[in-house]
Amino acid sequence: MSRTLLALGLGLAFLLPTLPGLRAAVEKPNIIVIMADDLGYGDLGCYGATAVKTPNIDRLAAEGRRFTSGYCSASTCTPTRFSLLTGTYAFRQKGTGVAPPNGPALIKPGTETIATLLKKAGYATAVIGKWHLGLGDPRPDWNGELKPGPLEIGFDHCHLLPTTNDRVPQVYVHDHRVLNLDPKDPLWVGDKAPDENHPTGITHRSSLRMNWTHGHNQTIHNGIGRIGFYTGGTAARFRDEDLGDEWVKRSNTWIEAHQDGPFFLFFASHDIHVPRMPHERFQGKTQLGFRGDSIVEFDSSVGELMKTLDRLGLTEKTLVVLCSDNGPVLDDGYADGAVEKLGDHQPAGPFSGGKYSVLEGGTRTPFITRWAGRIKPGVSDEVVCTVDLAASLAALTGTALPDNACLDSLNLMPALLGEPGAKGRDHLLQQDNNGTNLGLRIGDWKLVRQKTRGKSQAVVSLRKRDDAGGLHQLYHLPDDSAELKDLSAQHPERVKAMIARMDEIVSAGRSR
Ligand code: NG6
Ligand code: CA
Repeated sequence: MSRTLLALGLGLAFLLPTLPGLRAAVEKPNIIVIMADDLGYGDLGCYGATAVKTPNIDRLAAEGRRFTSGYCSASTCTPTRFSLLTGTYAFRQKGTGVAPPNGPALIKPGTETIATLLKKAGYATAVIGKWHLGLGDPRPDWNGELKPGPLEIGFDHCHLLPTTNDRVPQVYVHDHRVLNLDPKDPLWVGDKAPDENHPTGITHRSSLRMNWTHGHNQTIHNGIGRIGFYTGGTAARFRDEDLGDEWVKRSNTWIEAHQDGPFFLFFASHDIHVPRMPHERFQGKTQLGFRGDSIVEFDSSVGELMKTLDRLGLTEKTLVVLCSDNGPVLDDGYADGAVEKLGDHQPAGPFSGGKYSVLEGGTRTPFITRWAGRIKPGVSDEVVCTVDLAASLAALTGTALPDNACLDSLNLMPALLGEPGAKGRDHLLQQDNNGTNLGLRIGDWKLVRQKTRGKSQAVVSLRKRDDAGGLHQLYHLPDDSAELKDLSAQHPERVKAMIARMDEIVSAGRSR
């Protein structure tokens, strides 16, 4: 190659990254993904709620983008979190439904995750709050090292509720260990009572502070029956009322220590999952019972995090994403007044179904992005999903996405940032806990594949419509957001095409 050509080539190479359209500029803001638990589309002021006030999240929405078609990928916790972190739909890996107390780590070390991708981009990474993706292999060693876990898939630090607040044990996992565990009082966790005298929600039902309605009648902790059995670890146990403050306190400390950035914090609140037991200062704040009060607690936690960003001068240097892990539920196993005190409040907004369902209420949930000074405030109707954060954040930070990773994650960064004309997804697959039932949205149309019928009270209490209808149903969302008018008989060709697309997405093993 002649010298002139070489010089020209080098010059071009330097120019390329700056030419618009050829390569997006790399940006490395701090990133906080705030995921609520069981928070529905209609549960926030900025999404139309009036019975509960959420000023902090409303402010976030007013300063950022509020999505009206923002989704989580599944209608229960574990699969949504699996696909959020891996960028791959959870139904592609067996055993990713709601994880039991002694479940193994579901994301195997070596898997590319949001955390591994951002680490490559130079980020400090932490997850604080609910995990629910299993720990250890083949099961957690509660008295030893709890690994593999988050630290083996890209996180530098974790401070966790290991599964759910209704599943045993009620302890914090701090990096690889149960926090404050006294070796003289080992922690035992099992799925059968350790002895016949072990008090349970059945034998001691009248002593409970919150009665159970289904399940949740095994070991009792803090006056509340749980799923699963445990003994020991007395000094390590938390009070449900303190969880919200714990996540904020730990997050603030970690953010302060990493304020020079860039950092990635996955703030995974337990709010508003059952047993809903908000801190005493929030109890009675709404007329909706503890379900509403837990929303107020969650809003307050978000407010505290935003205060920390303001105080440290990080508000303009931080991209905040707020989302939920599945749609709402009223009675999810405890008699906490959520059903009786609901009034006119509509947890799923205009949608039918909720948690466990592939109707819109199950996965269409609050979705807000804010990056002060960078995101133009407004409302967006583009379709975006939690599964897309991996590819989107990789693109933003200039991290290469290996071809064999994050198989369903699309780079929607321009849409998430509200760039003019930026498009969201042209299609989205929605799944229930195990992927038995599926939903496929393409543009304005929604295909529902309903193989099993939801019978639980949880689903029924939020449902606008009953569970009738055939295996495949077709809805036109703009004029039927509640999915009440099945149009499959009128549009057989469309149904056929959408079934084919759904089958192809499932069988191809990837959709990216
Ligand atoms: C169900 C529980 C429910 C909740 C859910 C998981 C019963 C009867 N129901 O099995 O209370 O814990 O699992 O919720 O035990 S999630 O948000 O973590 O997916
Ligand atoms: Ca959940």
